[in-house]
Amino acid sequence: MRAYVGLGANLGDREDTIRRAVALVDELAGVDVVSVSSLRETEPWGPVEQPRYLNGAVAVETDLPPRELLDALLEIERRLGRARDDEERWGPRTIDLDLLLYGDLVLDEPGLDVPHPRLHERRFALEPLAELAPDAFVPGRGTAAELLRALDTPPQGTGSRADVVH
Ligand code: A4P
Ligand code: MG
Repeated sequence: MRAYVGLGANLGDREDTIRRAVALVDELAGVDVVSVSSLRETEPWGPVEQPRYLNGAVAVETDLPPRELLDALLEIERRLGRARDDEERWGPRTIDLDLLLYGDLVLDEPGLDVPHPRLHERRFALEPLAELAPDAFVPGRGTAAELLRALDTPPQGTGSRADVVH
């Protein structure tokens, strides 16, 4: 199964942490990283005041079912994201791994939403995804390239960027 994982970091050596995360994903049994997007600096999205992010995405080929894949990603997050001291306990995360797409599967289960529920409205997730696979289909919404283009249209009606702060 082809799946896409979003990568984000805004604390510490962001690029190093992301590179290590990609290596750890590739080392997972039943998961092969097949391509890695470029990494880009992005303005923090959402209400929390925090440093700029470095964001990217990887395409993986996997035999793992989606929940096992997500659990493995969260475990990597814990390994890399754990603050070295307690001061950063409530700070921005050193690494964020989001399961963006898992084939064309749609899941809405406790702790497992696929596609990632906010993928279609986030430039920082859509840009690297579209770089890897412009035709990657977000079920019920359109291709990554289409969704990215749609972000450029001025906010109007439902789905405007003003709706997406949370
Ligand atoms: N979960 C369910 N489905 C998924 C999935 N498909 N992928 C559950 C990943 N996780 C999934 O996630 C909390 C729980 O969601 C996980 O434990 C898992 O069981 P989380 O990453 O801790 O955060 P959240 O509260 O769900 O919010 P969300 O929307 O995922 O927040 P983010 O995006 O992780 O927030 N601005 C820029 N420019 N770039 C960024 O990368 N990231 C954040 C962090 C805020 N602003 C940003 C960025
Ligand atoms: Mg996340």
